[in-house]
Amino acid sequence: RLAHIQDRLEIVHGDLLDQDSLIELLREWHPQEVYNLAAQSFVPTSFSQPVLTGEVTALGVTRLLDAIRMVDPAIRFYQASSSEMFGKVVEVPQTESTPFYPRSPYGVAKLYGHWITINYRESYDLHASSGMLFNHESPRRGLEFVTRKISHSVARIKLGLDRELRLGNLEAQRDWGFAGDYVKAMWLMLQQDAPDDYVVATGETHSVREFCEIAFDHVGLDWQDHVVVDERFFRPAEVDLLIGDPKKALSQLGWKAETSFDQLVRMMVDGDITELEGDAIVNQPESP
Ligand code: G4F
Repeated sequence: RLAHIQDRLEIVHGDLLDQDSLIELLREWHPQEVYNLAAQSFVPTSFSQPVLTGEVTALGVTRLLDAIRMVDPAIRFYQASSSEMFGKVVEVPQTESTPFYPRSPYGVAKLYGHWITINYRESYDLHASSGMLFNHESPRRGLEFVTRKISHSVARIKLGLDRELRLGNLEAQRDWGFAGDYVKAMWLMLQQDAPDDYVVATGETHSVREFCEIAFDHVGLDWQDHVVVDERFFRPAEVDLLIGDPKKALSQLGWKAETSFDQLVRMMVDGDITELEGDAIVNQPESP
């Protein structure tokens, strides 16, 4: 996923399970800002691998914060907190002061990471901020997540490579935004004089069903001819409805989502069609 900018990056290795590797990285590279986007981030996997998820997604944050405290407490730190911490929501929309009710080992682990960030900020005066990001998607999203699973499948069906798309809960509702917009909010948090916690969201919610409708319609197909509900993709405990209130991000960071839901869905389908057409050209047999 970094291929398009790889020539402008220097990639170095560290592991959230290995604190020495993090200390070594900070000592060698002297970063001014650290963004912790690393996690076991797929919710269904957190049910099958709850301990690993806790090690990486929860304790990994402590390892990184503690490495910063030891090596250079002036480093500014961003923690990728998640709307999954709101889980079985206790109020709508969710704000920075909404009580948490996670519904998966992933959500529980993210909640630990969120609170340890606040704890290190208050205990050691670190410039540590936490972004409670609602779902953020793009054509580079992994194929296991529902938005990309849909856009990729729509492209395959349109190009005659597939016929059906098997999904779980079509009624689940998410506040989906464009990842490119959300990264700006992360950066803005670390440019503030004081660290803080922010909800980053569009303020709109849509169902998986609506995502399918727009995606299939964009290529002239009817979703109902292709989508099959499959019990295998349902979760032991579901987050039914997420919708964030991004007022604080607007008033303090001057941030708001620029990309609409409709634009996001179309961008993802177009991305997959372009990619699959490119593959088809590459794989064409040479003419004699
Ligand atoms: O795309 P999803 O797997 O994302 P989910 O669980 O909301 O989590 C994502 O967003 C969070 C917030 O930013 C992140 F913290 C997290 O790491 C991840 O990036 O599922 C969205 C919804 C769920 O309700 C799921 O039950 O779509 C529903 N769904 C229905 N059918 C499906 C499917 N999800 C997947 N992955 N695959 C399906 O076939």
